[in-house]
Amino acid sequence: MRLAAEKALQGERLPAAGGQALYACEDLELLSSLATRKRRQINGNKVFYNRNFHIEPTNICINHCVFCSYRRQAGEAGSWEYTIDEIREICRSYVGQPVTEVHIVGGVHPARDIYFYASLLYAVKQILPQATIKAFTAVEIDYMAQKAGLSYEKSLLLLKENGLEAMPGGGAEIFDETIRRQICPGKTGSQTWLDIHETAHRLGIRTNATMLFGHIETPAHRVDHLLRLRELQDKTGGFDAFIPLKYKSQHNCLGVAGEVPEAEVLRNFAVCRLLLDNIPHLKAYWPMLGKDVMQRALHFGADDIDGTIDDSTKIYSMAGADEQHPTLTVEELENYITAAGYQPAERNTFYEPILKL
Ligand code: V47
Ligand code: SF4
Repeated sequence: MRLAAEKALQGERLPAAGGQALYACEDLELLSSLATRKRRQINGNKVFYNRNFHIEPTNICINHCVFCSYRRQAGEAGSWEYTIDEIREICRSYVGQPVTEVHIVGGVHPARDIYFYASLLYAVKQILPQATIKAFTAVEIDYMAQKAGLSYEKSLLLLKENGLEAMPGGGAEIFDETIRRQICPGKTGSQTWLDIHETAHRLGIRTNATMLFGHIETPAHRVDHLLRLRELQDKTGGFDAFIPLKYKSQHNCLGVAGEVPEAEVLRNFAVCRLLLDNIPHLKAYWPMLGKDVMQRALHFGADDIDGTIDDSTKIYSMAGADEQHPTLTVEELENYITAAGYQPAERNTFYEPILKL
């Protein structure tokens, strides 16, 4: 651990062994100070947030990820599949509001194709032209491309022409193939996830990345995941933010009893900040963490708390998150940031400042 801490203090890149040593470190205060030092070098005293809402077009999905509490079969109780008209209605309810981002992610619906999703993007952009559309995980893009018989490049270009401007980081889960086979058999493979993000970066579509942790993976699997992302980021520079997603255990069949304790969540934030030295932003996603842990994560390297959300996502509430109706006002977001001793900075999807009038 001493060697890893010294390397971190000297600003040297940490190898896999250093990452493992940090995960084994019991001294949370030390991890907090190392990660805070790093976050200050990258982001100063700022903590970012945005004004956003989510559209989840459907929870009908061909995949069977065992950690997922959200997916349903077509026709099953609790399933939904919005038509484009219904999505237009949702967007109309935000006209005149200062929303800067629409986040669109859902299940992999067997009957919906890339042309449906291109029309969906077009419809959203027509109604909310000032908002950036951040849409579709690599898993959804993979299915759209395969169904249409198009390359990833052609698929992403078609979606871009219709309004896609950025991609969220979902679907990464854990890259280690042995664990991946157990938690999400049949889902888009790790290398394909990375290839789709690499293609997006080449086409000028900036993306995020995630890691689902706190289930059956070990620290070694987390380190492997982070280093595969760091390697791609060295190549493309196209990732804006990384979001560690803590596994929520209710209403799914993974069968892991309970969830990792807060200390492990905070330790993981610090290690992610220190290992991912080339991804500028580390997001504490409050609908999944809860607001208090989100705020404490700001002392373990996080510099972004996502946005207003406006009760528009169900992925975490269906998995047992405390936030059953996630909504925060701008004032509340800013209060969490200032109370933690940081300076709030409203951003757009690309972390450019939104200036206050
Ligand atoms: O890929 C599903 C995760 C992800 C559970 O890019 C679960 O800004 C925990 O990626 N416990 C989708 N996690 C959400 C996502 C995301 C969220 C917020 C911001 C951004 C961004 C991206 O949700 C899935 C999966 O890893 N997930 N079920 C669960 N039970
Ligand atoms: Fe489908 Fe996503 Fe749930 Fe997996 S995590 S079953 S891909 S909705």
